[in-house]
Amino acid sequence: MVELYHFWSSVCSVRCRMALEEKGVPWTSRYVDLFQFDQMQPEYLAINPDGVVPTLVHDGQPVCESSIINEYIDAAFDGPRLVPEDALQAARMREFVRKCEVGLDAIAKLTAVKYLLPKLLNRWTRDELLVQAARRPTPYLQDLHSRALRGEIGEAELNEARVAIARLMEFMEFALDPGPWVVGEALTLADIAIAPYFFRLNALGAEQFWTQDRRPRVHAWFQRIAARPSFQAAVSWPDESGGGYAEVGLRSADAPT
Ligand SMILES: N[C@@H](CCC(=O)N[C@@H](CS)C(=O)NCC(=O)O)C(=O)O
Repeated sequence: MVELYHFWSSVCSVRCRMALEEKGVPWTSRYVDLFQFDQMQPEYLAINPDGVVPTLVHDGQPVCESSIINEYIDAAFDGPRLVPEDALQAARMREFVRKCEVGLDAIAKLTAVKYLLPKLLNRWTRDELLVQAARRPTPYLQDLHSRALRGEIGEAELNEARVAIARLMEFMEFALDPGPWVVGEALTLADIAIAPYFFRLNALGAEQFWTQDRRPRVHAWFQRIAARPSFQAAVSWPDESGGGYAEVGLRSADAPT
């Protein structure tokens, strides 16, 4: 029995939904609504003490951290290999996944200000949200949410986040030579690690990072990954409490460009 605790738009959840699709693993959805703070319910904290999604539970055993979950999915189930057999290729894959993990902070800042906060403010007052921000289990999330709420993540910091994303994209452009995938001939967890960032940046209208002119290999890669059934399935999970990206004026998930 495979259960995934996840949230529709969470980039880390998209990462694991995509790996499960690529491997063809049947799974049961356990939806954790971040807009209702389900991630801080005691039953959820018992399996994920950081109060973040996703968590995979396989035969009753929880596994946390999206990149580790994806390595687990690859190792535990049949289906196409998502970690290269060759040691050097596997190292290249993990280097790239690590860069994606570090890059999450930049994505999270843009997300908090441009998407999460507007959606949360449609449901809760600022004071209620400040209380919830302080309840977050990790100092990192407490700081991110409370600073976003107080309007302290300004344009200068968002620009630093955009610079970090541009560096990641530059590294990807370099890694995609010769391609067609990040580590070469076959799709691996490296492609799956970064694919959800395109889903989010696309919603934010930030496709300047992968224009044909600026980063032609990344541009072509995005066309390839967007056509993949696993990507389409992973980004199409509905916003179970409604509104989607469109509620706050962002582009809907089903229209990748
Ligand atoms: N390093 C973790 C990060 C997980 C994470 O930050 N998840 C976000 C959504 S993408 C979350 O659950 N945030 C909860 C919150 O903001 O309270 C992983 O890769 O699984």
